[in-house]
Amino acid sequence: MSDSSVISKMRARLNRGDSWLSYDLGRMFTSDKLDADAIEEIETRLLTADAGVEATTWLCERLSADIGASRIRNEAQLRARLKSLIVEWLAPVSQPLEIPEFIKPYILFVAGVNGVGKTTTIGKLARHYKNQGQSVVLAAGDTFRAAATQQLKSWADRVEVPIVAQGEGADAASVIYDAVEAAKRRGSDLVIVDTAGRLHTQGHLMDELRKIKRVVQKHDPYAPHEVMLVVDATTGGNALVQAVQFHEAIGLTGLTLTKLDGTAKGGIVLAIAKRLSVPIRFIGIGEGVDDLVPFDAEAFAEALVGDTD
Ligand SMILES: Nc1nc2c(ncn2[C@@H]2O[C@H](COP(=O)(O)OP(=O)(O)O)[C@@H](O)[C@H]2O)c(=O)[nH]1
Ligand SMILES: [Mg+2]
Repeated sequence: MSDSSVISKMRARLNRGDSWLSYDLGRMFTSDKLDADAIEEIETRLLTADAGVEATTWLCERLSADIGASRIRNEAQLRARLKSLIVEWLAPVSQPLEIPEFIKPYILFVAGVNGVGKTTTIGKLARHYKNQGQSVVLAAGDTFRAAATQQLKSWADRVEVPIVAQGEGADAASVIYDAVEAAKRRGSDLVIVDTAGRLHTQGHLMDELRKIKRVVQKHDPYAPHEVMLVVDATTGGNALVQAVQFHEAIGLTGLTLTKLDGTAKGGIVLAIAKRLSVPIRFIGIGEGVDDLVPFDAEAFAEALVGDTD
């Protein structure tokens, strides 16, 4: 897909055809000048979408200054300015996850609480990297939940990649160790590891994640090469809290925000970018296998704020 078709798909999904931020922006202009309430309206939209006080203040201060200095006199200028500010804000976390050739196999952990979309994201990631010519192996490391392995297996079938799994209740560390061994044997490029989203307590979960990190380090002292947290954007501020907790406990190197399709809480992307300073690798914009988009500040801002030309 070309860039422009990705952007229009994103725009169509972020909110039904218009985003929470740019909805009816034209209405803010009365007789060719910006309505005095416009900044307040934008501020409300940002806060309601869980963009957080920091991002909201930063954006609105700059918009106010531009309006005061008559640099924003029409809707097109407002959209263009909003877009460039959002790009500036998100640029530091806009770093795509590329799998370097010299790390083989590259080991990618996918963590996150139950229901956020981990397993679905793994299926989409497998498809994404396979399309780029990488050979992928999946590791069914969520051994705590009965249906988890089965669900990952159906994704493996669907995207036609091998999976390493053991029976229910198996030791996750041993499944993952085996998966890396199998990947080495096959000469695979990438191992994507599913992990439990809940154990008896939060403490147990973090201990288990630390344990499986140590286990893959027996294969490669620099592994896991990516620890990606998946959060559900529809939970807004909760997604931010989870991200902070996981980051403190296990050290994240990347984030994926799912369910940005049709959520009014999409501002969380702005809040999370600043609070964590961890690269946002992908966003999920639907349940289908191709509904995962590599995160790019420019494309995201364009999709969010709409047409600026
Ligand atoms: N709308 C939408 N649904 C998603 C997205 N990602 C995952 N889901 C859905 O979220 C639910 C939970 O997903 P699952 O992968 O089982 O979550 P896990 O418990 O974290 O492994 C499923 O119904 C998925 O189809 C997304 O980007 N958009
Ligand atoms: Mg799962």
